[in-house]
Parts: sequence; C-alpha cells; structure tokens
Amino acid sequence: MAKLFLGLDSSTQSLSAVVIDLDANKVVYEKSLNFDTALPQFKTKNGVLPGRDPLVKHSPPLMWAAALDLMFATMKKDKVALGKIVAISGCGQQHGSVYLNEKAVEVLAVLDPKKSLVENLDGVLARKTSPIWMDSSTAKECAEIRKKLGGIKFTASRTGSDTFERFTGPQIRKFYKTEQKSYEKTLHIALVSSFMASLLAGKIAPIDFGDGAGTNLMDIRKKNWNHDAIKATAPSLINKLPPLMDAGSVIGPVSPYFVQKYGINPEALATVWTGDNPASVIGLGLVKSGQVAISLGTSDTFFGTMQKCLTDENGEGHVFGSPAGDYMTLICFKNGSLAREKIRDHYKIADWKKFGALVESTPPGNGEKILVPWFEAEIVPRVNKPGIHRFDLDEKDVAANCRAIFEAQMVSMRLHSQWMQVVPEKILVTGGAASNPQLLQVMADVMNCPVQRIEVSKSAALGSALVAAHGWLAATGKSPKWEKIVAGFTKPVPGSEVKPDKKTTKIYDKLVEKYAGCELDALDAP
Ligand code: XUL
Repeated sequence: MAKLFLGLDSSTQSLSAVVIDLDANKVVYEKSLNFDTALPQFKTKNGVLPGRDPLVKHSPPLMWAAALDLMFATMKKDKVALGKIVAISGCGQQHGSVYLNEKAVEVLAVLDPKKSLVENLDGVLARKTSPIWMDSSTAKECAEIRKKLGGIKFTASRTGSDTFERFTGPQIRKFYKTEQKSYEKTLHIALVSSFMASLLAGKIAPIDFGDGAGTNLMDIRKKNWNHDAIKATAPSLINKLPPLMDAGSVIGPVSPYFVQKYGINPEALATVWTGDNPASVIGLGLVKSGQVAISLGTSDTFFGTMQKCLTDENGEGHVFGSPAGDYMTLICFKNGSLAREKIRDHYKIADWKKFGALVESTPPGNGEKILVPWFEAEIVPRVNKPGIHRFDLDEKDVAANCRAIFEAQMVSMRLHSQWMQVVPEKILVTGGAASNPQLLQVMADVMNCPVQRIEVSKSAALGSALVAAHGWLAATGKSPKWEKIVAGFTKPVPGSEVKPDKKTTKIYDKLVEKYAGCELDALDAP
C-alpha cells in the first residue's frame, strides 16, 4: 500500500498542503487556501487584521484553526486518500505567537468532531490575536533584552540572532508589560507552528529547533531554552514554554477528531512542525553543510546550511536550527527585485532582455565602477536611511549602471555571508529573477561556483511533507538518510547550470574589498 505523507504550511496569507508518495517520488496533491477569500468572516487583509498603528500587525489564531478544518474538508472532497497518510508535519510563518489559558490542555485532549475547531477552542485563548512577523512595534523591548544580554554580538552568539522586533521574545515582553493580567492567565505560549501541531496532536506540541531559534529565547548551540534570555524577557516565562525537539519528532497519533471527521488513518503520526524558512530549506533539498540557495524575489534571500554554529557578530543574519540536524542561515537583502526594477525604469529600459544585453556589453568587474543601491531602507547591512551611492560611476553611463546593480547585489551577498565561513559548492536559485541569465552569470562569477535553477512550487509545504517522511522512517526504525529522502523531489531544472568564468575570480576578489569600503563610506554619508 502506498504510504502518503502530508505537509502543511500555515503562512501569512494562506494554508497550503502537499501530499507526497515517498516510494514513487511523487507529489500526489497540492492545494492552497487563501485566508482573505476562503475565510472572509475573520476580516483579514492579506492574512492580517487591519489596525490603526502601522507598526502593529496581528492575525486571528482561530482563523488558522478554521483553515485547518477547511483544508481537511477540501482534501476529503477532492478524494485525497486520507486513510493512507502515515505521518503529518508542517510549518508556520516564523515568530508569530499564540497565547493559551488553563483550559487548553483539556480542550485539546477531547476535540469534539461534531463541532468545528473554532467552536472547540472557544474560551482557550488568553490573547485573542497573535502578533506576527510583520509586527515592528517592539523596538523598546528589543533594546531592553539586548542590553541585558550584553549587546548585539552576545545576543546573536547566544540566541542565533540579535533581537528583532518580529521575534517572539520581544513580542512576549511587550505583552507582559502592556497586558500583565492576560500574560499571567497565559499558561502556554505556542508559535504558529506549534499551535497548529497541537491541534493535530490533541495536546500541547513541542517547538522545534528551527522555529525555536526565531524567538530570541533558545540557546542556539545547546538547543535548549536560554535562562538569561528568558529572564530578560518576562517572569515565569519558562513555565509557559513547551519543550524543544527536532522537527518531525513524533508527538503521538493524530487526534481522533481528524479520524472521525475526515477519515484520516487512525495510525497517522502527528509530528513536530517547524518554521516556513527551515521547511523551505528541506523543500529545496539543502540537507548537507555548505549547500546554498538564493531566492531572487521582492527581496533577495540567502539560505545556507552550516555544520558548525557560527553567528553574525553584526547581528544582521540569522541562524536557525535546520530540520536536517545542523544549522541554517537566513540573510535577507531588502533591495532585491525592487532595486533591479528601479534601475530598469530609471533608464527606461523596455525589458530584461535589453537590460541583459547592456550588462553583457560591459566587462565583469565593471572597471571597478560601483553602485550602492539602497532604494529602500536595507536590512543587510542595517540602513535606516535609503540612498543611492555611486563610486567612480557616472549616472549617465546606462550600461555600467545596469551591470553595477547586479554586481552590487551579488558582491554584497558574498560580503555579508562571509561570517558563515562556508564555501558554497553549488548554488540553487529560485524566484522571478532566476530566469535572468546575466544575473546568474554574475552570481556564479562573484560566488565562484556553479549556479543551477530550481523550480519548486510550495517549497515550505513540500519540505514539511519530507520532514514528516523522515520522522516516520526514524520512528519506525528505518535509519533514514536525508539526501535520499529529498533526492526525488528537489531536482534542479535540467540544462540550467551556469558555470563561473575562472578568469573573473580575481577581479571579483578585488571588487569585494573595494565594495566593502564603498559601503562603509555610504553608511557614513550624511
Ligand atoms: C523570517 C521571517 C519571515 C516569515 C515569513 O525571519 O520573518 O520569512 O517566516 O513567513
């Protein structure tokens, strides 16, 4: 009998499901439910509740529970063989938190299939809404925690990241400071991931080392809750947090609620969920140290894997636990497609083909003409004030400006991922701009390694299905190998490899140094 694994992704705007048949290396079902349109009663816009303060971004946790019901109902209607699912895992948007009171344990244990999940959860929330990763209202709390932990470098080396407004610890501190009574009534704090896993397991679920690292509360090296960070955040917090475990660890059989209501296999295992980024790392097939993927989207994101835990002393990049056992990094550059498009539009270049031809008309290294393109406030490096800075580069030189934006972005990625001390053997690239051959050539040359395109739809939900498969194989004594599990699902696009041109390596080694200096000048610019 085919064994199926279900992976779910509870993201900001939607809940997605991917069902895989592991032995056949096949995705057998994919579905996404958009919160705004599928569940309009929660009145969200892009999955977020409207509010007056632009810094505050909350979502209703009951909407995520309603989406889980709806997803199972949809899978049943679509005749997915739910009786053949042997394990379920999932992932959630990172950092978001759910606050449960003293009724939660009892209610989860006896979820009534005659009612909806929302009806079952009536009265168990100690806080009606959940702050999510888009919230940036905790600058004060970040500063307070960072100070108690000894500054940026120490905060990052202990917890994997400097304190960030969206991270769960600063969010919990703000809740404690502003709504002390409700904080006291909170017996369990869950992340989006562990909240969803708790519904499936019918009990409070552990948090995994990937999502745990997104809280500023986990010791990134020891992979346990860090007492100093917990103390710096809020009183009695340790009693409100679940244990930490590997993603895919078995919590128990799926709650009878889903068996009776939707006909899921009663022996299906509910396993520990992770964050959407750690799940994507698996969904892209990055399971060995040194593997790197770059997503070229609105912002450009650099995902890397590391065996040894090194942290960014500037506190710009993040280190999370990887579901594959080691560590992963996430470095987010805000001026991605956005900056590329600004240059294209500034010079009125009709399309990317013409843009590419202009890039090709200039030499690699651009004769050391440099652009520092902070059209928007930048995350890496930290730049609060947008600004475009040109060094030895004439604004009127259209072709040189086109090459300069590509080189600036790739050189900046190389520069700001150096703290990982990982020499990539190969880079997998995804996202809209991955179809731009000149950009991929600059990437291969600057990083000095081959680049291949990968097109995975729903990488986070797929990664979760693969985590479920790994968890089930481990639980049934099969000593699973990650590389084998991901191999059939994460193949690069055939013929898409772009090789580095060895002649350019030295040029870029020099350019990185010059760019680093220009960046410092730009940071100092009035
Ligand atoms: C990562 C982050 C976002 C969310 C999106 O630190 O905040 O990528 O995980 O869902």
